[in-house]
Amino acid sequence: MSIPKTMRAAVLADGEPRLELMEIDTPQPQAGEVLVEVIACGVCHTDLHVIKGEVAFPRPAVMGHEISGRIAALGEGLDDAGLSVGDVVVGGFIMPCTTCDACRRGRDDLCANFFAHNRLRGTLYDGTSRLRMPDGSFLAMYSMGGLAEYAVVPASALTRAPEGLDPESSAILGCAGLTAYGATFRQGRVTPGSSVVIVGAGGIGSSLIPMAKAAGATRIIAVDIAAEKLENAAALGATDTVDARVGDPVEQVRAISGGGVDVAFEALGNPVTFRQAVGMLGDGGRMVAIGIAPAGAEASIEITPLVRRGYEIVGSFGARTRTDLPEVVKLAADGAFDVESLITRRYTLDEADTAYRDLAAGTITGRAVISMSSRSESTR
Ligand code: CXF
Ligand code: ZN
Repeated sequence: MSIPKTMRAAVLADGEPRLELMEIDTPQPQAGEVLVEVIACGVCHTDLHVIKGEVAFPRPAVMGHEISGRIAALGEGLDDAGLSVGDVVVGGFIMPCTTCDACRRGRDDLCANFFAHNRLRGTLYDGTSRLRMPDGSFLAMYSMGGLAEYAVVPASALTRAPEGLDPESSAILGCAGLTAYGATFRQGRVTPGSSVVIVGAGGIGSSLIPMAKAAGATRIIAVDIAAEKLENAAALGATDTVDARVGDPVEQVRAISGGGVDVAFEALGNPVTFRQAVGMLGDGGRMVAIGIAPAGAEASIEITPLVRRGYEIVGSFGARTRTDLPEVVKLAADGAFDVESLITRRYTLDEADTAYRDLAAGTITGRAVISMSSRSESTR
């Protein structure tokens, strides 16, 4: 496989909330890293927060943090990693350093180096980026910088995708899939027969529906204020939908579930829905907070019901990439987590800026993916 000297990348330039297509040098993997020829990259709200300047991140930067691709080259030291050139892989957005205390405990979701180096500075763990601007200056990577034709990814963040899984659609396993898995199976500990509510049925919220089903939840209630999102949730397998604009959503969920649910997921990061999600719990229930809020946002919770009814409130960010991404891929391959039904829109790399504008305008109901091949048909 010949690797071109330069590649196209969607760059978030200084100042403007806009992605600009640029020709930049193809990055090179260092020890423990893999060069992936990107097949597709998912369109996630977290990128949008950075694009809009709501979350601080260095610029210029290449966004994009859930990818599928084909291995183009391996850095040194990966002889026993079980990866070969040509393999189709999925990249998780949390790229564990493998050496910090959290990684040593298997808590990839808490990797200290990922947050300190990648999320704050846009680099890998040697403090440098693999990307550079055409003039040779610094270009930050948001996770692996997946909105480009090639991306360097630490091998720890990659899982092989079996044949039979569509290589383009499986991109959404790296953030939407991983986040839904962590929230459902790890922090939410959803068990067969449980009842769950999902507050916010957007990209991540809708991914929680098949995941909760895979965990054996028998009652899955979706709450939103957008009719299309509720319709989509029902099509994905929600047993009940609640339009939060009509009546009190807490009362409606308590009535449907016969006194409150076992697990409530809050996917919006909003103080009002955070409080509502706790109010939807039955005795001994667990509220799993997934939505990121603007810095400083606070939610108030009534103390006595929390104590008296034994509620739990837990945060959930992604999952344990090395152990959980292979499980997510298995669920997708078995059809339990059907990526095709979650993807509602497709774009090409040339349309990356449009994709994020559509996401900002709220016109993407489920998950969208951007294909790096300009041959792929666009919106469906
Ligand atoms: C996100 C996933 C969706 C909820 C907020 C955190 N993580 C990465 O994009
Ligand atoms: Zn994401």
